[in-house]
Amino acid sequence: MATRTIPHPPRRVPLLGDILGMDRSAPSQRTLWQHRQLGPIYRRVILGTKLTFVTGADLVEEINDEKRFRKHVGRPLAKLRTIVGDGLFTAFQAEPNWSKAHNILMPGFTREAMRGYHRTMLDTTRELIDRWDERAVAEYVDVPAEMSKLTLEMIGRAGFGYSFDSFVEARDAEEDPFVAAMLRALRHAEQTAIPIPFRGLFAGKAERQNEADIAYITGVVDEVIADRRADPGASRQDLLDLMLHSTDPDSGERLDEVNIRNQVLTFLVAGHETSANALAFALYFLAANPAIADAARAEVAALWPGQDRPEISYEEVAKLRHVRRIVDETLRLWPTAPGYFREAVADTTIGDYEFEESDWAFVLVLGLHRDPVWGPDAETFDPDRFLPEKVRARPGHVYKPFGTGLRACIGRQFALHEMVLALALLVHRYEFDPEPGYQLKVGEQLTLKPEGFRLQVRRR
Ligand code: MNH
Repeated sequence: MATRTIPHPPRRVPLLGDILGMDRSAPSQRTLWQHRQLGPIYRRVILGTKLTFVTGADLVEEINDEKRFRKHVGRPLAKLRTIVGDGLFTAFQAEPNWSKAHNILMPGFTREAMRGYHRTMLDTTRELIDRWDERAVAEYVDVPAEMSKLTLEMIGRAGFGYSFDSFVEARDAEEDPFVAAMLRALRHAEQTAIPIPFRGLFAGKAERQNEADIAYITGVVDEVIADRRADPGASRQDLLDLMLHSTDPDSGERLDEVNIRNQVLTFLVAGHETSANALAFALYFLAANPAIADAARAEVAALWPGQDRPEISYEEVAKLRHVRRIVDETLRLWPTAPGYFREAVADTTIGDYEFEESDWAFVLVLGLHRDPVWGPDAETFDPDRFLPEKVRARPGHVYKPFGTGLRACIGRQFALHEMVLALALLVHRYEFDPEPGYQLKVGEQLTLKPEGFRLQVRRR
């Protein structure tokens, strides 16, 4: 029988437990640091609640076993339910709306479906490029903010036929009111995810703002849905059409109004920040590694010789092998979704550690991607780790930027397609000069992002 005790941090406080050494502003990086002290698994017990963290490849292989563990809607996700309800990302596994929506939406994420989104993704990236071209050379671009506009536009247009007008000149400087409200609501959900005694006493104003924000964003989404319903001619075989018109083959049912709204909000939230921040990290690595950027440029130049605006087709995105490896390696070092929760479906063990039914653990992918299987130079950015022969030599469970199992990312193909395409066009068009003295600072707000990262983009 497995009986090893899961390590815990030093300085356990009587009654309260392992409350020392948490970092609200950078929880994932703090957890990574803690793993370096305590090993591939550790547990905090706070007021009797167990918080368990796992990074070790062997342990992760077991916890990814769908027969023994399933997705756990951890506290940060449960908090998001005030905004996105039972949308795909935050639904409990047993909720009937999960499988209904999963079945209905899967056809929207096949390779065939990507073909339909490709033109929109290409045109949207070109709008960003046109705007960057007009800028004075000396101007710095706020990379995470720009990438966020790009990917929000891509999912809005490709998924729902909705534009945030991010690249319209008058809108350029300001944040879209929808985006502003959504970001405030997300921040609010995240901040209230960590219990702080007596916060409730001072929270009135923030609560009212939050209610107004949620009312506003749901209102906008309801309008998008109503517009489409009122004008069937506007149908374009996108995610919205699937949700409005198709039935779940298993239950024979359609999605209800509220659930459709929850899904639209889910896709706008889950479908833009992670990709945007991954693109921002990729540009950070390219600016820091000019030789790697040059190799990517050479790849684009070889595939579209002499073209000022490469006319990349859907099929050709798959040929951008070097650019793809840059994306893969970026998501290894900074998986923008830093981890995922798993819970035991019955009493079980992982390694020599016992898990009781419904005990959960957070798989810190950020740490898994630095496991000893990645070698002594795991901190080094090296896209060649993703050469086909190297990938084949590694077990699959050591690289999980898109999660695992039934509840893995439904938008994976969408994300990879948009990121590879956008990165290819940007690296082909520009040289990147980082701000002198910039030190990578990774910010955390559910997702990870390179905080304050700015670039001077020089047209080639
Ligand atoms: Mn995405 C689930 C990472 C892009 C829509 N996504 C997940 C999970 C991870 C993840 C990890 C699993 C979470 C969990 O187990 O609790 N996602 C990413 C990353 C990127 C990304 C790193 C980009 C890079 N995701 C996208 C895009 C979309 C999307 C783009 C939509 C167009 N993701 C989802 C949805 C889910 C999800 C929806 C929930 C799927 C489910 O549970 O059925």
